[in-house]
Amino acid sequence: MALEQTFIMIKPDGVQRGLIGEVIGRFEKKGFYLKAMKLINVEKSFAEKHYADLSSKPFFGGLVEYIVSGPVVAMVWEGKQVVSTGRKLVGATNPLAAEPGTIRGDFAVDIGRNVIHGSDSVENARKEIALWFPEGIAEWRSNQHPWIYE
Ligand code: RTP
Repeated sequence: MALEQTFIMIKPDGVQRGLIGEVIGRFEKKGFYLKAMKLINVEKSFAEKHYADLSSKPFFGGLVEYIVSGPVVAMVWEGKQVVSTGRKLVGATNPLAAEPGTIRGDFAVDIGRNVIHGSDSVENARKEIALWFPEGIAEWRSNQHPWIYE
């Protein structure tokens, strides 16, 4: 069975609020595999590239400022339908509309401080992983867990 990969980023507010372990725990406990991770500060031009599709939006400037305001945790997670299921774990963009039980529903209030990013399609996941991990990803687990995957 081919497993998908997705790009997940804990945004600066999630890092500053001590939510790194919480986010990682939720993805791990679901049964997804952490394939790559780094804590980094990104340049303005890099944040603009990541959010290029939103460049015409009125909130674009504020969004880029927010992403460069502190370190972020960039991760690649792997698993069955991890892109769409990862978005469910993340919750709706506006945290006040996000269901309790989701990361944004449990830990955030403002749309501009919504803790986490998750790729919204397999194609965008591929692009975002290539952007954030140009060095590539080391293969460290070749066998799927027999108690998680049939
Ligand atoms: P993300 O890309 O961060 O996972 O978020 P998303 O797909 O749920 O939402 P998207 O529409 O791609 O927006 C990206 C991020 O921009 C900020 N935003 N602010 N002020 C506003 O109206 C507004 N709308 C979006 C949020 O931080 C959102 O996650």
